[in-house]
Amino acid sequence: QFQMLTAAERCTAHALPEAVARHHEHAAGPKQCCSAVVQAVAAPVGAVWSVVRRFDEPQAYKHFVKSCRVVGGNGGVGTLREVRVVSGLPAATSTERLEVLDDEQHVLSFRVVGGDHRLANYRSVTTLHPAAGGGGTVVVESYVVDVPPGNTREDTRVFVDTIVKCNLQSLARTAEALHR
Ligand code: A9S
Repeated sequence: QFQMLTAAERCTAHALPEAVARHHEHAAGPKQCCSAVVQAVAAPVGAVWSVVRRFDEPQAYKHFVKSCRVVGGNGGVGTLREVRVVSGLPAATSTERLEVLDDEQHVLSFRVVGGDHRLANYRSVTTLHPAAGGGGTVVVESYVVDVPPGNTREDTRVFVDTIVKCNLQSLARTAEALHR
């Protein structure tokens, strides 16, 4: 156990300003991987946040989500949702817990606590930042997850990065349509 801890790699999304990076520092264990995706959105932080903050409605922009039901909590930290996934993915359900919802700093984080998929111990952090130049938003989403048995760290990162990129591109379109 002690060796596991000392072997833990510290994974920080690099090339981010310090104020952004501090939300995205994940302590990844030796059998975990982590990464971060950055997406520009041509809409103000308020418009993007109005979509992201709805932990009860991920299907507003995540196209892999078929439906979502809140199964516990009061809407704040600790709220549990059960997500049903569209067919064609190696999963049908995922149970997720809200870990951070900060309306001032625009930070949302959730953790996967159950489901029939292979992304054990998935945790993500999403932060919004006003884009330099004004008017737009930069979204940063980082995650850490166990590398499933039989997969490599690289496989896992490619798989999850692809999903997160899809979600953030869809978030951009959704928020931009709201703002128009
Ligand atoms: O929902 C997210 O924000 C991000 C991811 C990576 C979700 C992944 C997923 O919901 C599937 C899309 C179903 C893929 C889970 C938890 C497991 C998968 O295998």
